[in-house]
Amino acid sequence: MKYEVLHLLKKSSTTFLSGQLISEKLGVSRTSIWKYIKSLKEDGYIIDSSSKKGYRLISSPDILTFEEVNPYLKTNHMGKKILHFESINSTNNKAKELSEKGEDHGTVVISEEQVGGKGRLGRSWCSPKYKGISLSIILKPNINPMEAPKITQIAAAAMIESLREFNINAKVKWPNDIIIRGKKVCGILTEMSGELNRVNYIIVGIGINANLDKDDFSEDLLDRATSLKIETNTSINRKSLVGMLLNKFEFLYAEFQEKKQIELSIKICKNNSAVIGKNIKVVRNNNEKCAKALDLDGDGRLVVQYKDGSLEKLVSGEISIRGLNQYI
Ligand code: BT5
Repeated sequence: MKYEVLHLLKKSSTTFLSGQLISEKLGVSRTSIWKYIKSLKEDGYIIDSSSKKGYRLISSPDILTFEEVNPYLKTNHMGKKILHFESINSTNNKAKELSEKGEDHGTVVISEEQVGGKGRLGRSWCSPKYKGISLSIILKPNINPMEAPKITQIAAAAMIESLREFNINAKVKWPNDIIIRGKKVCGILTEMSGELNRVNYIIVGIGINANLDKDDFSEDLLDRATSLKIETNTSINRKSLVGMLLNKFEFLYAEFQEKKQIELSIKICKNNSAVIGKNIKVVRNNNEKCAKALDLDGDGRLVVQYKDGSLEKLVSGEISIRGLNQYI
């Protein structure tokens, strides 16, 4: 009901709405309306209240609730339900827990802060409160588990395309990093639950350094991490970016769902690759091997050539890529 009050206030943001009118429209008492308004104010909404005229919404807080992101959504499934948290251990963990309990395909978990944000292989992900974007999308595709890594490429492509809408040129550092000027601005963590030939669910977790300042990063991250704000010198509208990302993701995911192919996503990842054509180090179980990155195949595998001329198609998962002397 609180959000229905908010919805009415948003619809008539230029004029006051009387408590009487709201209570008639929603069929609840004026005292209840007053309580909802109070609660909205506690959430950060600035609402002008006048005993004579009623209520008027002045401004909304910078939070990533469904009510705030929905105006930017053009999707049928992705983000049509958003579960929003102020603070959480990891949105991926929460999304897994919810999936186990039957949460639907397309539901998105967003948290303003993660206290146990995860990267791949047990690494951690830094997500300070209200600064970044930490979200996880629940997917329930009817696919073979071998296909799951493709979803990371879809998410990477969606991210590149979304940033382009904000005039930001970013690149994909295969398989799961989005970088700007050689520094990481976004990481993707795709996790799956399934059996030998069946997927129960897939969680695609995306962490974006939206409005982090330099002092939000620890000393050791500073030389390889950056944020959209640091790179563009302006704060980004997080709600709009989340909406854009879910729109692009749904569009690119449709190709996968319908044709089991990700041609469009591969094209985007290839055209915006930070590694193709470069000499790199392939890092696997703490072993490093020098190679040249040649191509991305139709399944999202990175084709590399080693010094002895042999070729390998790398599947994401246990592998990381490094530049010869630096992060990339
Ligand atoms: C990733 O792993 O890049 C995947 C990150 C996924 C984060 C999202 S947030 C929403 C969802 N919920 C979660 O719990 N996770 C997902 P990886 O390639 O392993 O990179 C991890 C490494 O990136 C760390 O070891 C650090 O070196 C570095 N790192 C940590 N936080 C960072 C940040 N905010 N920006 C840039 N680099 C960071």
